Amino acid sequence: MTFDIIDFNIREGVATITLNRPDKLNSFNQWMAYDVHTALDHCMENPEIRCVVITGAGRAFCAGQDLEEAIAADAASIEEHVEMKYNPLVRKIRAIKKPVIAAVNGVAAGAGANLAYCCDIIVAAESAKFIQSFINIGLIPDTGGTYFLPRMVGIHKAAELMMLGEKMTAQEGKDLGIIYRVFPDAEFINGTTELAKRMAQMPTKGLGLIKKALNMSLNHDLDQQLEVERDLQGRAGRTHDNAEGINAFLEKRKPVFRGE
Ligand code: T3D
Repeated sequence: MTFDIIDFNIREGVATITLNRPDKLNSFNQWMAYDVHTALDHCMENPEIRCVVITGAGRAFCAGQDLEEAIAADAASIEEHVEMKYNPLVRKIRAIKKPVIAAVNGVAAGAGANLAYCCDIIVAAESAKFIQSFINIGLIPDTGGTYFLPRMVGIHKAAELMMLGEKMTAQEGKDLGIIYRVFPDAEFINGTTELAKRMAQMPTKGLGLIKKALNMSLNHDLDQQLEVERDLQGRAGRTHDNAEGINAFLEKRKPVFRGE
């Protein structure tokens, strides 16, 4: 597959989507959004892909909405813009039955920060910064930010980040439990690649079911979630990889998961 505004490649079960407008800090224009939507659809459908990585080219991860495009657009169409461009990104990332890693190589601002937050695992380069920059231009957080952030860090920390629009360092994000690993900048690519390859060798169906259970837990009470666990465990228990995992344990060997 070839794209205009993003780079997309598949290696060893890992699909990497690289946002590629580095001179504009990979801010989202409509063409880049179209490319990312198409790439995510492909990741959803292609069984060879067992892990997805989203990252940015150059010194930024993503600076959110392209403000030159925004100023040129009709203000009355903002709702449509959000519905067509950003909401499907969040829905697709949460619906893909495979792990999605946000590999935050540099600054992540506005919708760029919230794009990272809706992924399953977030890793960051030491120099990366996260900014809920919406309020700095009089907007409110979108791209799922008002849903995920308060659930991740609590309502007061979310309010602080969203209302003050200040930079958060990668290390602060790790201390808050948002970020899994902060790599020294020079080790970022290798560290991310190693993690993604590792996840692409894991029981993919099981990972997808964990994701489904987590999606549902955000709005469920305990009894509802116990029922979800029962049903999804039944599905996990009928996968090839569950049988392989148990056999490998009993035979004292390393399991070879096929993602089936
Ligand atoms: O309308 C709707 O659709 C509603 C939806 C909104 C969703 C949103 O995401 S709203 C939030 C939009 N994003 C921002 O407000 C962030 C704007 N950018 C910044 O605050 C700063 O650029 C950063 C803090 C991210 C980085 O600062 P710094 O000093 O490292 O870089 P810089 O010099 O500001 O930017 C470098 C270049 O990228 C510069 O271009 P130039 O002068 O070299 O030609 C700058 O204009 C450009 N750039 C950065 N961000 C954007 C951008 N160009 C267009 N849109 C951007 N968002």
